[in-house]
Amino acid sequence: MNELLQKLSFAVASGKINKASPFPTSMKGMDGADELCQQALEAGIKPETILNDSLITGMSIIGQKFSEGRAFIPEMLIAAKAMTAAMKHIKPYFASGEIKRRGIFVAGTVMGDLHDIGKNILAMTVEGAGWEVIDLGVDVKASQFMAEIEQHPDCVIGMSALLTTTMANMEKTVAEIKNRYPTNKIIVGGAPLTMEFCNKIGADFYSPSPQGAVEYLNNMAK
Ligand code: B1M
Repeated sequence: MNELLQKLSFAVASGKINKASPFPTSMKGMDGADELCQQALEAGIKPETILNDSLITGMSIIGQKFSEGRAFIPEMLIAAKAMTAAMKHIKPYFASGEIKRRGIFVAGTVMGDLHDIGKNILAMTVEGAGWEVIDLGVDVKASQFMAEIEQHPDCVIGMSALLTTTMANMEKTVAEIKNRYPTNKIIVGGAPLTMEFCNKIGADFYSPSPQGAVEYLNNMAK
């Protein structure tokens, strides 16, 4: 891996947000995710490469450490902040600037789930593909999704879940929405999901990646 991408990945995994941030003490005075991401862009590295080969890798490293009991919730939280600091620099590259006319996509992380990084990448990618995105944030209840369908009857719903426990909430949320609005399409995603789960809960499509969700949306809009 390119040295800059390696440093950026390490900064995210270590929770080094920017040069001024005091954590971790071993990296005091060093560039953080904020500066390193800018440097990577200035060096001509593609935003997609920065995202996939460095930022997401950094989050996987801290996730692995957490699984092994070598990192705790505060470390995961600060790694997420470092990732967010870097993502603000790449977001403009994902925005297409063209008139949003393909349709409306309503994104949210399901009820009980506070993980928003994957959902934010999804929102950014779908927006970049020419869709208007309404981002409901995290801990989104079925009623909130349905309020958007009331406002935008042709919208597509995109739901993210990162916990095995909140997959159950996703199932309930999909059932409630489909009961009232059977024709609105629902796309689901998130690390613990599978196509089997998507079929079981009656969602319309599962994609392991934001790009897969975009392909599905674009085929729909044709
Ligand atoms: Co949490 N956490 N966490 N956490 N956390 C995980 C998910 C976990 C796998 C860590 C582990 O054990 N190794 C584990 C879940 C285990 C399980 O249920 N199977 C876990 C746990 C247990 C928890 C708590 C329960 C811990 C506790 O309190 N004891 C707690 C739950 C809080 C809650 O939500 N109610 C918790 C809390 C947190 C923080 C708040 C500290 C923080 C989140 C901060 C934030 O998001 N702002 C956090 C973090 C950072 C993680 C890890 C380390 C990283 C998640 C992440 O951002 N990944 C994570 C471990 C890991 O993932 N390795 C972990 C990067 C992101 C880009 O990937 O979200 O998968 P992801 O999104 C991908 C794809 O999945 C896909 O596209 C994205 C880009 O490739 N995608 C979609 C996602 N949604 C999509 C939707 C689509 C299409 C594609 O269409 C609609």
